Amino acid sequence: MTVINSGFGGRGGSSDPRLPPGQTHVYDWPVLSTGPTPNVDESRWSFTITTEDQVAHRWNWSELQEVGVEDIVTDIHCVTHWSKLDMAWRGVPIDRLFEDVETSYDYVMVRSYGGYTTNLPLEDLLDGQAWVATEAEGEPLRPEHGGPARLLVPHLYFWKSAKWVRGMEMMPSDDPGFWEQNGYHLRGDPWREERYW
Ligand SMILES: Nc1nc2c(c(=O)[nH]1)N[C@H]1C(S)=C(S)[C@@H](COP(=O)(O)O)O[C@H]1N2
Ligand SMILES: [Mo]
Repeated sequence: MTVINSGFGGRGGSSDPRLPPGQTHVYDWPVLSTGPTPNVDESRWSFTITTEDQVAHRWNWSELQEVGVEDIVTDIHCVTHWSKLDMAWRGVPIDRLFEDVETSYDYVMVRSYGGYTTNLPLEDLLDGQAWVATEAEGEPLRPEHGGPARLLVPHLYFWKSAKWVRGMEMMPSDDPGFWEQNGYHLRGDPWREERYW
């Protein structure tokens, strides 16, 4: 049995040390999408990393599974102030996908089916910090949550975790993606409240 501690100061729900500043713990899982859910069948899904030399490293669905999945338990934080704690995820570490990638560029544009983009420094995707996730809470990722596969970068605000992910392109500079062009922070660290800029 879990006892929910109301914490000190009576600020109501924001006392959990796992909650970054300004976040509220939610138990449901909101859906936040800028457009319609694209219909991406596993049979036509693929993930491509493209380098400055126009070398394309590509995995189809079964090739991705062969790379090897990991189970992750982590918290996620949306810039619209909700956080969901202790989520169970399964996915392929981005580290594994970059093993044979040769690049001297430091930044990545992530691209999704449907046109969504988001930018990240490569160092935020490596060292066990990011995955191509295919399952959440013990089930295949539902289409509205990015199925068949989405990026999972839990240490940054959740808009960086691109749903329906289809690839990454190396970039020499930190060019803004979709939300970043619309006023969201270039990096989005929830512990520093990097929401907007
Ligand atoms: N392709 C795509 N990925 C996306 C989005 C989107 O609109 N399209 N929204 C982002 C935002 S702002 C958030 S908070 C999370 C929401 O994920 P969820 O709907 O699974 O909660 O997805 C992120 N990834
Ligand atoms: Mo969001």
